[in-house]
Amino acid sequence: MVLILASVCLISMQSCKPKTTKTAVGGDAAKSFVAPGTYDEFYNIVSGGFNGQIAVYGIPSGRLFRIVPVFSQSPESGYGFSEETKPMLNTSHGFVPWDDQHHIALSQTKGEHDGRWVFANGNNTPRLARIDLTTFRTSEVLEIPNSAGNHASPFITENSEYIVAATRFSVPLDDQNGDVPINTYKQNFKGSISFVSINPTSGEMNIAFQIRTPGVNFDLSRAGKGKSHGWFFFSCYNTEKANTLLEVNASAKDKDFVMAVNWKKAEEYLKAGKAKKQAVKYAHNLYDENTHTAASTIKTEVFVLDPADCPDMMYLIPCPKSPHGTDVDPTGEYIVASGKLAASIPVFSFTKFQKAITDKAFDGEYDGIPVIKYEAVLHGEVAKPGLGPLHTEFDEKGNAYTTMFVSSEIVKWRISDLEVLDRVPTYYSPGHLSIPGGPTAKPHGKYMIAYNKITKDRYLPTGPELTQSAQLFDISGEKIKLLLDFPTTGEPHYAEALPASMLMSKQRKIYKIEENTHPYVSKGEGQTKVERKGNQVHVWMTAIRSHLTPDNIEGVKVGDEVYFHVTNLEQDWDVPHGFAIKGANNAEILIMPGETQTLKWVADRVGIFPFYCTDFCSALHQEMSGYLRVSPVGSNVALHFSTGTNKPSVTDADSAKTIGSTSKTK
Ligand code: K7E
Ligand code: CUA
Repeated sequence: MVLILASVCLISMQSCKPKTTKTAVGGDAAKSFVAPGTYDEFYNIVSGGFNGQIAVYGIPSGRLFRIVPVFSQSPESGYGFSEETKPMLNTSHGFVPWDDQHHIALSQTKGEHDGRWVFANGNNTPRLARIDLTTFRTSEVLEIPNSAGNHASPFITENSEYIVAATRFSVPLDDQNGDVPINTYKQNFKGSISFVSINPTSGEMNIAFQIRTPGVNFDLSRAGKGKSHGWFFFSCYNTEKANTLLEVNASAKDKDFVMAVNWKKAEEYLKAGKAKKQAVKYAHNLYDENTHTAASTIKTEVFVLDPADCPDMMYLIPCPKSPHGTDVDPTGEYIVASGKLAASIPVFSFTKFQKAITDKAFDGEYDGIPVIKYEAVLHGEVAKPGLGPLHTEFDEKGNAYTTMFVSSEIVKWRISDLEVLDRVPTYYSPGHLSIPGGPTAKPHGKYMIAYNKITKDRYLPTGPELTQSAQLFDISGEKIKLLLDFPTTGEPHYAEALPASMLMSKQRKIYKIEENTHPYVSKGEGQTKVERKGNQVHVWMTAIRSHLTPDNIEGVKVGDEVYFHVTNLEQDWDVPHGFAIKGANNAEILIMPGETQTLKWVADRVGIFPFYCTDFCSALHQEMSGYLRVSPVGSNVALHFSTGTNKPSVTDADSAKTIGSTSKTK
């Protein structure tokens, strides 16, 4: 009987499967079911938090497609381990193989996603990265000077003119002697906001200018859009300028600020020569897709604007209490600031803000920057929204959705009259949320994804640490409906989603071998060779199904540094080859079709070392291997390499050399 039932289900898989899951969660799981062999509707690009990477999921299925290495080394791909990609992780502090990645920003044109690049922040050693959406690989990493924690970053303007990088921690500036007592915070610690321009064609990042700011902590940011284009809004906390026990001392004041920066004005001041050149040191790392190699350049100056020289460039809007997210609605009129400790959510009006500036409706100054009267700029407050508001996203119908960390829920409210319309529990403690197109001028709506900090009882337990997770909701109707729980990698913070159709057709499938200008490329097996330069041995190697050339290498001596420059000769989609050798102190390398990557390996002892392809590429993948012989220092074994020929020919002396008989010569 059971057998018969099971086979009925098998035959009509599509109707059986959703029904089963349906009953489990109350009737909506079918909406997240993407049948085997069919595609998801949206790509969800999700920050990885403390894994330093970004991850790509399908929506509505929640399926994980790819983890893109950005700020952290990835042994899976060799990113940060191969000689070509090591420079991507270079900084003024040297090689930094990890970071804490919180926010991403998709490039925009005319306020909408254009599907070209993802920008990502490194929170710890202040950095920005650009990921190319045709390859899902990191193309560029830029270090940020005068910063000590790049949290309010990389929010983007509506035509990708700039992304910003505002420091979480204020500190003494880079060109000053920072050896000061910590409790001189108030005199010596300064904040800084970097405006990083984006080259409209190449996407290349460049620090256009910085603004020196009072020594507050910057938390988050959003660019204005539409009518507020030209402005940036930053949430600031610790306006108390406390340097110890911030949980108490930075929560003393009733109101902190949203800092509004007129970047068009800043551009004018820059042009007028108001910026001062400052000596700094920061790394700019760029990956070249023709040489398949990254280069790191250390840059030494930055242009800094001081608000004291730049009237009307920035204003402060009082905001209750330790604001976290500051989000701008699709029209650009409303700025929502979420005070983590506040009982309501203030919503500011850009029109009123402009009028308050004209009317000089000020409430004094903070470090020389005019503070606008709270009431003069307030559209209204969302009353009793929940506890611990953090982040807000928007749909296409004039509604806002705010995560409530403490009360573990998402609250839907209407922007026009600030009325709370619905609330839905999340499991548990959501940080960020995302709605497809939510931060653009034209949200797609339909789905909402919450990224939760705590999962407690939602999943099978896995030791002391439980999985992080996301939850998918249907927001197409009046009521929010839970569709799906799915586990995530790292600790997701911000994320964005865009239609799959924007990216699917433009994916790069291969690198053309004829365009490969890597200095150690082998464009065919005939070009493979092994050469010695002092104690370095360079191996020009090729990989094609199902052999490596050369696959027999002799004449390497203990202490030699061997560089395997492996070119993947394939020109078909999705045929990477991997390369690994016993005892390597780094990782494998995974080489895409037409690409060359280099693994450095040091011969530390005498013996025979197998090497092999790590990616199951064909039926004869297990045969895709070879041997490297290491001889003692001073040995006269000549450098030889071969494939299939069994050369060098075995001499009489060699053939007599069995392991037992050679032991006395050792
Ligand atoms: Cu709220 Cu670092 Cu964007 Cu996380 S931050 S949650
Ligand atoms: Cu190539 Cu396995």
